[in-house]
Amino acid sequence: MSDILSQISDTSPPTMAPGEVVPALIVIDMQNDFVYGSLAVPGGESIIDPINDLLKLPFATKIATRDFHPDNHVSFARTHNQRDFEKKTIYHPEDHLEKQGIQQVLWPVHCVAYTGGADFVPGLNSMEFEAVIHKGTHPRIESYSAFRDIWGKGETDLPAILQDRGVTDIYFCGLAGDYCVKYTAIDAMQYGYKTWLVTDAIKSISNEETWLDTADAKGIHSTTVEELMKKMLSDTDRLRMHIN
Ligand code: VGL
Ligand code: ZN
Repeated sequence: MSDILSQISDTSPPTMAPGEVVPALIVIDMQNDFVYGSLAVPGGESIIDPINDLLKLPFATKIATRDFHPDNHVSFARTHNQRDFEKKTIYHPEDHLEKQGIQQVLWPVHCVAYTGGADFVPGLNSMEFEAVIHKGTHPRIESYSAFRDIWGKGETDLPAILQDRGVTDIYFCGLAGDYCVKYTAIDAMQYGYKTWLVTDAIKSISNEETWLDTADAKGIHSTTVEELMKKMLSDTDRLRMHIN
């Protein structure tokens, strides 16, 4: 095969020098319902600008996730005629023997697919996203992690995209720090990525952030928007972009 043909037909992941860092930014669930709507996270709007700053940085890929539920979703209290924030044990639809029940919080109706509540929040620079991962799209399947459902039975496209891009490090920001960000970051560790939380670009539903001390979260790193700007931009870049 000629050189040029072998290059064209090569679909393997980009070859990486040993020790090379390939950073990805994942922006979790910056949607109207989580910022202003039925499940508004306190201070959610205050992280839009910091996230836009992160989106200016030269990550190898920038990916968003969206909670994207049918209007009879299993995570909605209304679906079960229960009250918001009550709990219920739920099973994967193929778990006919009900062997792997998981107790879940039942939420107010939120992020219904193709409604305004599920849209990206205005002002977010969503043009930068190379891919948008939807989760919780099946009526009976709940998913907090952007990698897979709560039972770990089915994956989204995220693992394949990260592998294809040769990503080594994942930086997380967005909502909610104690649900989707937490479970996606824990999965990122389990899938073998060096995992970072950009702490000043994350907000939580409850003010408990003690989960970072749990065994599952051991090894997750923390950083800030400013630290990342210093790390990823040269002085001249910063001047050019009017960033201090
Ligand atoms: C989330 C509650 C319900 C989240 C999603 O994105 O953290 N929280 N669904
Ligand atoms: Zn949800």
